[in-house]
Amino acid sequence: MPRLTYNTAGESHGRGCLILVNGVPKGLAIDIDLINLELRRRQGGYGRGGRMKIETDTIDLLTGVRRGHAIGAPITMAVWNSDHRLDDAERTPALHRPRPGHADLAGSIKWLTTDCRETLERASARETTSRVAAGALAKCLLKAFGIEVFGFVRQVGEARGEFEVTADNWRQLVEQRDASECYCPDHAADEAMKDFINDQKMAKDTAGGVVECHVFGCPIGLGTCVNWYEKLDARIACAVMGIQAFKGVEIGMGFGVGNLPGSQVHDEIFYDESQKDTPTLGYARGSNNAGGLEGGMTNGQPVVVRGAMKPISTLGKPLRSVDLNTKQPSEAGWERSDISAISAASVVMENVVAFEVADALLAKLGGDSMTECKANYDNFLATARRLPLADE
Ligand code: EPS
Repeated sequence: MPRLTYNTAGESHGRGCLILVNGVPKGLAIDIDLINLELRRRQGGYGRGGRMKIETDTIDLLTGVRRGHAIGAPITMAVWNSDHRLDDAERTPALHRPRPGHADLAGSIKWLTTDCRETLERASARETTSRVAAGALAKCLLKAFGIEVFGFVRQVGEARGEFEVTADNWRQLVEQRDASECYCPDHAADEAMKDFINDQKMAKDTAGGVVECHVFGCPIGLGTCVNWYEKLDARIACAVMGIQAFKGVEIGMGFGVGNLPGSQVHDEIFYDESQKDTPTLGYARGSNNAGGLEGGMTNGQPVVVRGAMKPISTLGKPLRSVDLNTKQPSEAGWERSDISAISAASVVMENVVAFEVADALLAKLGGDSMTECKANYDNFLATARRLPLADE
């Protein structure tokens, strides 16, 4: 079962985004700058709407931390909203015309109301602020064990970045991503993505895309094959599918595995003595089609995850819908929104994946404190290196 858990609360135009994280080991150094950097990155990207000019998302650390270190108690954090007008009837009017693709219709029927605002305030992707804060906190833990996560935008419309990510080039790609507007390290693709988003803006339409993330430095054996709900690939897929507007998740080769014979899918195993002191213990692979996960466990290769985000469902030229009060045909409602939030989505995916990997790491290590976790980590790797064990 998960050791590290989080809950989020807050409405898009309520007082703020709240986060409660349980299970952080005592002694973990909490890097507030890192958390704020991730929040800032989530606010950026090409095609964002007016709200991001109003907010300056920064963390207010409320509990569970003393002198910069976790004390082993629940950690609560808040990001206060500048635009908090939820109770102002004029500035947050009722919405009766559900947007196709949004939670509006299903939520209104579920909660027995014709005011879609009752649903949309919580369904809003503003909630991803909380998920990024939780994931960035988890990144502090991963960093202490040499595990790092890199996310970027792979595709928007027809524009696709054609580059490989390897253990040798990814740090360079981070720099290129951070210098780009769509968070895509491939400059030509970044320009083409912007063109596509501009075209949608002109047409009063919106854009989705595909985001990708790679986790480097995982030891072999995080996750488990014992129970389906504890498999790390299953937990990652759940976390990614839980991001607003995501419609698809792939691990490694993903849906591509259906087109090829086994000999072209499975990653051959080699042993490289010179690598035995790394978390891979020297087990090298000829390829990484499995995306670093076999049997729900990390196999020492980078974990590779892709997610598909549908275009934003608030359209400047609204689709056909129905007025929930009159049941008459009507155009869908319009609210201030983004043309594209794909860059933000890459940051969100990177952080929710980080959280799941951190949870699996703690499940493997046990331990109430960082001192204990680190000793357990070293002991696990040292013992695995000694295999086969004479005393078993
Ligand atoms: C968002 C804040 C929201 C939306 C967007 C994401 O701000 P507002 O509704 O005040 O303009 O821009 O939310 C949605 C995409 C949605 O469907 O509600 C944010 O902080 O990311």
